[in-house]
Amino acid sequence: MHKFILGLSLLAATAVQGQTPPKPFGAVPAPRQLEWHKTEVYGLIHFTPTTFENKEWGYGDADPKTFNPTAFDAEQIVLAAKAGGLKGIVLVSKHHDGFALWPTKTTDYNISKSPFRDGKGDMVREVADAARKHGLKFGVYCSPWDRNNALYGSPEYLQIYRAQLTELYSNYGELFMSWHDGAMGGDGYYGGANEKRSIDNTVYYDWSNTWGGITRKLQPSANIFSDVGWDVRWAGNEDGSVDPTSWATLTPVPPVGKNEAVPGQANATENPGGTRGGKFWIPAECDVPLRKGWFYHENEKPKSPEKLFELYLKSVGRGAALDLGLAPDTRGQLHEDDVAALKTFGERLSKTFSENLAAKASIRAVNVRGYNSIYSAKNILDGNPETYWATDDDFKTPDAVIELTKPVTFDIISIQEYIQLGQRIEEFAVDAWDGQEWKEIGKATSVGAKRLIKLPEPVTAQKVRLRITKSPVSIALSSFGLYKDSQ
Ligand code: FUL
Repeated sequence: MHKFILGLSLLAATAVQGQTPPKPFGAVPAPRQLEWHKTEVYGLIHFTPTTFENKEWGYGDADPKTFNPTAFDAEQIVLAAKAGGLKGIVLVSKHHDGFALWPTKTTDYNISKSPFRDGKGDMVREVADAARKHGLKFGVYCSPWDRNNALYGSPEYLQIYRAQLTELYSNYGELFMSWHDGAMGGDGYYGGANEKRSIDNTVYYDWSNTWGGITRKLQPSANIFSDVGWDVRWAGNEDGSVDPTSWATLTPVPPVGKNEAVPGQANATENPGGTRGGKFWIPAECDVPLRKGWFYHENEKPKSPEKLFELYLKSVGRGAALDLGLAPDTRGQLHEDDVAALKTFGERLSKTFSENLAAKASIRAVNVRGYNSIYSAKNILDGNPETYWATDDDFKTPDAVIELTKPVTFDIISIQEYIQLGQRIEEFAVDAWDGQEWKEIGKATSVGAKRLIKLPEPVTAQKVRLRITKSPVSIALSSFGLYKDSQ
């Protein structure tokens, strides 16, 4: 009798849980970050007088007249990016050389002093328009370090930099990213001074007021990228990957001798892996140039489509994003080798991920939250990122068996958490039924927005089992997929 009553009350408790979604675990993404996660792969264009000098860092002394592309074509660049599967473009509107690609009122060192479009051009406008015309998001990178500006290093320069951001935020529509690096200064032209100017990058740019006072107000949907955030963190390298275990949460650790962690720390050791249970949702961006350098150099070649796919697995496939540097040549277009590499990479992405081989499977899970069909395990196969499979609070390591109508051959496993409820899962494994027994075919750690496992060999199976093997709380999983690499 007692057992019966206990059973009934457990059932009742479960049913009650089914009325409410699981409690979020730890830090969760803001709406702007959720949009950013969907972008996955985007590009970062570097094109300034530095291109014409064949350098990586312009000194700030190039004559604006050298900026003379013979056939600039924003659509050519954007369409090549689109063919590569890129969903956004960030334009370096001003690099360290200080040359502004828009007719800014803040400095004479800008595009209106160049022969481009007879001094009437605005490259920020052209790239923004081309991106939007072809369905890509648009963002800007305005370098805080300015090797041209005579006032760099003084408080007055900060006002100039802020006015530049204000112009960029006010005149080019909604931005998906505001990209910043924490450059510390160094030698430069500085209005003819030709000297070395160093600043303390943890205080000089006063990021909390620059971003809090300007970026957040004028562009609330722009994700602020810097070494430690606010919205997106640097992966800690320019190779295009994060650690195999990489958390989207981060508690920035103060640099030696400082009480507070602020942007500008540069090589924060926690960047490639994040912080498990970290205070803020600050996922990583893996920025890597398509070629060797960020600017175009004739003697360099683009990375192969195979390499790009490998980087995709090590960035997007680990819950981060891939930001590919695009370097137009002196014509103002992407070289045909770059166009070809992007196209082949993009075709591989779209062919590989166009069909989830598990989409029509049936699924049986050991537990569904409160027996409520809203949280059904079927949700992970429905292709809808807004639905998810959730378990009761005490079901932290559930299994689900996915059964297909016929055997399928796959070599990529994809799983995604419903990150609105935080990054919950720590480890999982996948088994295939070989007719006699379950064989583990893959396992991985941190999941978050997306986790891809590339199997060493294709596997053919009709029954697959997903096992969540470690999680501090119940799970909320939005997607499970089996794919066959088209290569
Ligand atoms: C770095 C810069 O110093 C490089 O020149 C490049 O712009 C890269 C994307 O960011 O911080």
